[in-house]
Amino acid sequence: MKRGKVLIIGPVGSGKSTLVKRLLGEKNSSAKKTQALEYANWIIDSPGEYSQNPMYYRTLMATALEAKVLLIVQDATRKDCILPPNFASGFPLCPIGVITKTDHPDADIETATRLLRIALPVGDIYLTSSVTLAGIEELKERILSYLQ
Ligand SMILES: Nc1nc2c(ncn2[C@@H]2O[C@H](COP(=O)(O)OP(=O)(O)OP(=O)(O)O)[C@@H](O)[C@H]2O)c(=O)[nH]1
Ligand SMILES: [Mg+2]
Repeated sequence: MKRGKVLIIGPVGSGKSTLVKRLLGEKNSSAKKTQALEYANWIIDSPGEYSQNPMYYRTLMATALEAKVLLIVQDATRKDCILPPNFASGFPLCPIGVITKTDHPDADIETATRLLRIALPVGDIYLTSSVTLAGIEELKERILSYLQ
């Protein structure tokens, strides 16, 4: 089986699909609500509901078989972690953490990092903004280094 994709998970509205657009080089457009798994080039985007409802965990696990890297997204403005402790270790993938919306006035990087560490105890965490594009190129380079 070909194992060359990155699977992106995280809650509804956390900025996954907008991040996908930035990683693929679309600098301005924002995303529509994701209704199903969406395959775009080397990225598999998931609806936030798949991370928020354990009913969908099996689907995420099955989809992981097509991927090599797991991107776990934490919104910098959120005060909770919706994934269970150490969720990342249930996937046979290279895990990377991403904190999105670091440009937002309500962003709290310290809290977001602490929350993300619940689901992702080890592995690098990248700070990104799809508005200022901060951190996007660095994140892309890291993902592509795992995929090749
Ligand atoms: N300020 C700010 N807003 C962002 C950023 N990234 C995304 N947003 C906004 O957050 C909202 C949700 O973004 P999406 O990319 O659709 O979120 P998602 O995680 O794909 O959501 P689902 O498809 O429902 O799971 C949109 O209004 C985006 O414009 C960012 O880096 N900074
Ligand atoms: Mg989406």
